[in-house]
Amino acid sequence: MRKRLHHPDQDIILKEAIGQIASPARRRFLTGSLTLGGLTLLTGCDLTNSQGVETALERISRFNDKAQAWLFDPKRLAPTYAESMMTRPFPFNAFYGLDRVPRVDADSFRLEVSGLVADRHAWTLAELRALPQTDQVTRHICVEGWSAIGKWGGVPFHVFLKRIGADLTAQYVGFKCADGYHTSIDMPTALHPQTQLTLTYDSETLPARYGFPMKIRIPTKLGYKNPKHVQAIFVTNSYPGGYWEDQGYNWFGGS
Ligand SMILES: Nc1nc2c(c(=O)[nH]1)N[C@H]1C(S)=C(S)[C@@H](COP(=O)(O)O)O[C@H]1N2
Ligand SMILES: [Mo]
Repeated sequence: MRKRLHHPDQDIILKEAIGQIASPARRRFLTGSLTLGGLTLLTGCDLTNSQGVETALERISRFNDKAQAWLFDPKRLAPTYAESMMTRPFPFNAFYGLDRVPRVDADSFRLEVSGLVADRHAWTLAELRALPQTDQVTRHICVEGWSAIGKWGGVPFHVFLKRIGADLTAQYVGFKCADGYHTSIDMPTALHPQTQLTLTYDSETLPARYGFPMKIRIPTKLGYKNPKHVQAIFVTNSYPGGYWEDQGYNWFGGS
């Protein structure tokens, strides 16, 4: 499935929302970084109907600067949910259909690590599973206009980055995937407590369609910043871009 780029209406909604924000500095910051997913999450409004849009714009205009500073703090936590709220079945999405999901062989899989890191050894799945694991139930928001709640388990990404001796002052972490997809994130997001090197979905080995053998789950970012089938991770100071980012999607992609 090919994604449609922003519908003109969506651009108008975002422009209006940004216009409601009192501080010129924050307005400048948000221009180009606020997304519809972000607006949905911020205001809790359904933006698919005009009533929802009205309410969202009203709510935005009521945020004071202090609240805004908290909302856009890179350390702020994404909401978590009860397991009973999980979306079943969880949607599948990729730049192709379900029939073309890559089949990665578990035994020969090695996660490559390169760039500004002390330890460049490639990781087996068994080695990744031996690292400390946590579970979290969060909402995944796709720019195509849907969101869904899921439970993902794996290694807190900051634990992994420290384990490989990554230069934590570097600017970017980039990801290359088995299906040719790629994306990258800023170091504060990579070190965010909820950013996860994900090995399970709903307490089971990550199924092929959701990114076997591993994905990076980033609940503070939109869906396209959550790479599936990751096979290489690199730390760098050169802007790496990404599959959708190179076609005009916002690189920050915050949710
Ligand atoms: N490797 C890879 N990762 C990817 C994509 C992709 O096409 N290939 N699509 C992204 C997008 S746009 C979304 S919404 C989510 C969908 O993840 P899901 O199938 O678990 O719902 O994967 C993201 N990560
Ligand atoms: Mo997406």
